Formats: sequence, structure tokens, C-alpha cells
Amino acid sequence: MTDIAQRFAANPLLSPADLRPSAEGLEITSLLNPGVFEYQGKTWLIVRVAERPKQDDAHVSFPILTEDGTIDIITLAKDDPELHFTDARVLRYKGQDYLTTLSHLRLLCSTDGVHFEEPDGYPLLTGEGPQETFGIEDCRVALVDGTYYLTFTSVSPTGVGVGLRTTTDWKQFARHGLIFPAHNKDCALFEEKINGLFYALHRPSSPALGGNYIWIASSPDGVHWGHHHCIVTTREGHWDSARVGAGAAPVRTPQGWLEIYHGADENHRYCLGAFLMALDDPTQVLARTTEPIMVPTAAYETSGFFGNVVFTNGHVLAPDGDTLTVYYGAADEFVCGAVFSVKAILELLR
Ligand code: MAN
Repeated sequence: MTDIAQRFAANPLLSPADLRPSAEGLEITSLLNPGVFEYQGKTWLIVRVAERPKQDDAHVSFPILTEDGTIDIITLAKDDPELHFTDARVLRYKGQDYLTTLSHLRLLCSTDGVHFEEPDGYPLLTGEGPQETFGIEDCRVALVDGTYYLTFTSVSPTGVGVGLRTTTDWKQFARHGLIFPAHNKDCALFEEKINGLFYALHRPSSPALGGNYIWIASSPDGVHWGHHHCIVTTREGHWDSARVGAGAAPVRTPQGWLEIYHGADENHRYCLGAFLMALDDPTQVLARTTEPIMVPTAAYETSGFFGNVVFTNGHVLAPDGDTLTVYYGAADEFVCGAVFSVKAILELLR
């Protein structure tokens, strides 16, 4: 067992009942996959809030956004022969895929990194326009030259892509549309430019040749991306055999850029691992962990909305350069925290 995560005793830090739904008639099914940043001396989470109407035995119902931002509820009889459930997260009806929940992003902050509260005066971030009618999810936050870059999953009937918004005060946001079109998610920007360029990890998916692999791209302005390279692939027979995707912004270490990533197997078990990229040219992967550094084992990780999942897209590095507090979604239902030693992760790289 190579799980080196020191889980918070207070886990889960956030459960669906801890926040209020965004609209009457909805309930929160999951609080998960927070982006993390430091702002005004506090630790902040931008958490994914997944909602749907209260369910009854005979029907499934789920919200979608209209292009002008209002919520429509779709209700289907469970015995409708044209309805097919893929898993707890996705269903198919008359040849069209839908999500069973609608996600928005919400800000929470904390002085101790354990107890989080919703501050007054900050907006909810919701899907806007035709590319986000099925919601926005799993936001990464990178602070580059004084601006916060928010990269998140934008979901709509035309697919799953990476949206970008930027802010300096968390009250006003500039929208930059999709920076990586469908099918793409798990986009993490580096917090420093390298040789004058922005860098980002991203995860296109290929249904035939290729797979769910981590790629890297660079950009002169953070909005227009090119020079794509595939750098981390899935490994047959391993814990990360079906899909891999980047976590939060890479951590600069003397040995290279350290990235914590998630890997899933054919049974949809999501674990965490790590890889290391060269400091001056992050398209070069120097090493990778063989075994996972975190495996879903706690009860709140093995059972929930979608069990056997630990998934991270946010962390805070302490001034000692070693203590990395990772916030993560557990079982697609709860927000949890765990501490890693950067040095201990580096020792597991091969
Ligand atoms: C997958 C899962 C879901 C997510 C959709 C769209 O099915 O990660 O949680 O809502 O993709 O991103």
C-alpha cells in the first residue's frame, strides 16, 4: 500500500446538507472537486455544487439551463423504453446524453483551512450561453502575474470542453469562452510563464486511436493555445488504465514541476498519482509514480453519489515548500482534505 495521504480528522469537510441550494425546488446532491486559492490572507475553495430536483420513485428529473440562464426541469418516467442510465452521473434519452445533475461553482473561505463558510457579497458562477447549458464543473485556479485564471469544464449537448474566466477581485469576471473545445477537460495552468509563455495541461479524449491522455500546450496570452504534446498516457493493467487527468497547477520543486493527477481504471476507481516535468521545458516528463499515492479507502471515499473516487483539482503549498494540503472530492459527494509531503511524493517517482 503506497497511500501516503494524511487525511484530515475533520473529513468530510463539506457535505451536501452544509449549503443551501441555489434555487427553490432543487436539492444539492454533491459538493465536490474544489479549486483552491489564497486571497486576502484566507484559503478559498471554488467548489462544484451539483443539484437536481427531489426525486420520486417513478421518475428521474434533472435541471438544464436555457441559453438565457433560466432553469428548465426535464422529467422522464423511469420505465420509458427510450431512457438508459449510463451510471449515476449520465443518462441517455432518445439518443441524446444528459447529466443527472446541474453544476455551478461557489466560493467558500476559511482562516484555518478546515472550517469553510460562504462569504457575503461574492457571486455564484453559473453556466452562461449555449456551451454551458449542462453546467460548469471542476474549476482549477492559477494565479499568473496578479490575475486569477479559472479553467473549468463547460458542458452542453455539443460536448464537454474547457472554459476560461479571469478575475482579480472574485467579484467581476471576464469570460473568454472555450479555450479547448470538446472533448476536453482537466485543464491546469502553470502559475509561472516559462520562456515567456503560458503553459497548460489538458485532457482531450479520443474515442478510437489514442485515449484519455494528458497533453500540454503553450500560449502567448493564456487564451490562444498551440504546440500541443501528449505527455502522460494510461497504463494497461495498472490503477490508471482507463483515464488520466491533471489535478491543480503544477508545484515548482528544485527537481522539476510536480503534478498530482488522477487515474481511473475500468471499474471507475479514481486514485491519485504524480509525475515530474522539466523546469525549463515541461513537455519533457522526467518521472512518474508507479503506484498511486492516494487510494479511496475511507468510508466517505468508497461510498457516496459515485463511490471509489478521490479526485483533486486544488491545493495549497505551505511556505516550507514541502507541506502540500490537497483538497479533494470524495465519492463525487463530499469535499475533503489531506496533507502530503512533496519530498515523500518525489521519492516515489521512477
Ligand atoms: C463525467 C463525470 C461527471 C461529469 C461529466 C461531464 O461523466 O466526470 O461527473 O459531470 O463527465 O463533465
